[in-house]
Amino acid sequence: MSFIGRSKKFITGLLLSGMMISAFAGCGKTQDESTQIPKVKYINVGFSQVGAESDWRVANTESICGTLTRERGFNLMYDDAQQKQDKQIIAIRNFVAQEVDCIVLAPVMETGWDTVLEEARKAGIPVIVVDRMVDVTDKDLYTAWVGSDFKTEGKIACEWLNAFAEKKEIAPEDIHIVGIQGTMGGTAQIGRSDALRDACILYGWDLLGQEPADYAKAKSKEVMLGFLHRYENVNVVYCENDNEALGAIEAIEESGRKVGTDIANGEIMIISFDAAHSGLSMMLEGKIALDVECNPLQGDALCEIINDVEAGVDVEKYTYIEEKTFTSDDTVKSVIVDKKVYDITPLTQEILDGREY
Ligand code: GZL
Repeated sequence: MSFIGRSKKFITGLLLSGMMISAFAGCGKTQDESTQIPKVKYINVGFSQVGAESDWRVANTESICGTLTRERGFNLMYDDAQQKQDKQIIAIRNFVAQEVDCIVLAPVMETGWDTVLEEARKAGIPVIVVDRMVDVTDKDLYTAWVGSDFKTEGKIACEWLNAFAEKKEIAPEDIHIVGIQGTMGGTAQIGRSDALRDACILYGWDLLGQEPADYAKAKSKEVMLGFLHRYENVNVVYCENDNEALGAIEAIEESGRKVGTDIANGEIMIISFDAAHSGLSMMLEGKIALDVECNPLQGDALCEIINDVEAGVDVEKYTYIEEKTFTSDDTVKSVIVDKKVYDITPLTQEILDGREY
């Protein structure tokens, strides 16, 4: 038999004996097998986050990244898109290339996602959308969504303002309101801005103007200074998040005006959204009259959904997070929106001290 023939026979023998050892080893544990650390199968998750533009967003990131941990069986890849959709699209393509098990997307705006979500679907990777919504032709492009009802948030704020004005006997035409909007085209901005516009038409308030400030304090201060310059009679400011409310308050106080709820005597009333610690602290100082919570703590709901999806368990398409509404006084105790009663909680220091964000 040639050298090659003999060496082939030798290698085959080695392979066979190797396979037999591993087969026997599979049936019973050898000494070294029983001491090996079991290999953990992590769920690989790619998370495309909008950015870090607000206190709300920071709390949302902390909730999701603080829940999808290795201790809970996740290997999380996080990407901050700095509020740019094209960066989110690049991140999603990277997650697809890395063959993650699941993609979590917090979309900066509603439109422009069909192509990249189709790429994820073709790769067999489920997409869970959080916070704002995606507006896609085929809703099967995403498996589930977790977030808030932003239009209802806006309606609660406007119903409160209407009830407050009625109790204080302020005529609708004496409400001169401006809206400082969030990032244009995002579901939160669309819902909250539309609610204000609809209420002004319904109740006859004087809507002086609405302008975007990207949920940022500095931009909001600029926008508010412009409003104060153009509209001397402004007496209500509808800020689409707390960071914008802080910017508006700075602008108003630097212009020599006072924020508060006594609009009949020249104060300017601030309405806000998110109920982050920064906004509620201003409320305790009497500077924000109403703050409609937008709960960023989506980590637990997201963790359950991803585990169910990975286990092949059907999941709810839409999961809404529980939210409250806080006020600096007890003039209005509740409002009705779409036949549902929403309590308005007078804020106390104790409530604020007990909150997670
Ligand atoms: C709302 C979220 C908004 C917050 C802002 O769910 O999309 O974006 O209201 C955040 O604070 O920046």
